[in-house]
Amino acid sequence: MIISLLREQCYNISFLGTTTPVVPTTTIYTNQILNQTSATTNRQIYLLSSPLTASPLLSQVSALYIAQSTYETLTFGIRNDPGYTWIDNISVLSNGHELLVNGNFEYANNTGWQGASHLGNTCGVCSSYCYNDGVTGNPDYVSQTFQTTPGSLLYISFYIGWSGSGSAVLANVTIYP
Ligand SMILES: [Ca+2]
Ligand SMILES: [Ca+2]
Repeated sequence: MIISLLREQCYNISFLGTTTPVVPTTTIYTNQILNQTSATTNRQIYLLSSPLTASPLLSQVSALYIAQSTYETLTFGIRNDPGYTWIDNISVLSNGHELLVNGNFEYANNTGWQGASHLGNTCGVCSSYCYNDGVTGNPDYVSQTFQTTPGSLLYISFYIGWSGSGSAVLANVTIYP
């Protein structure tokens, strides 16, 4: 669902990794997942599969999720052959507090994240650092586990863009439990 069209705005941030700047770049898509039952497998937040066209401008995706456990894990699996898929400004807000570390990748390394360390230095929002796929033929996975209060509402959002199209372009974003 398209809810707004916003012009790109860039800010200089004076400290790293503690907040994610709100930097809309293009059409914002909002998808709400209000899970009412406990999950026993990874719950899908977002799926990009065989897109017909490239989307080089980063778009924001957001979802609402009710925390199931004292720890939740957010996982991004991305594949793009032979091009690239870019992820940036990953955020999980609960009562206005950011639960992730280095969600904007401006530490310029994998701090806070587990999995492949495939960063690019101009592929993110406003040409900042981003996470991108670095493997050919298989997905890259990166995940972060964070502490929550069970039953609390999590506002999950991230930016995504990709080059190319077709069956070798996919992105699967999940949360567990
Ligand atoms: Ca690639
Ligand atoms: Ca960034």
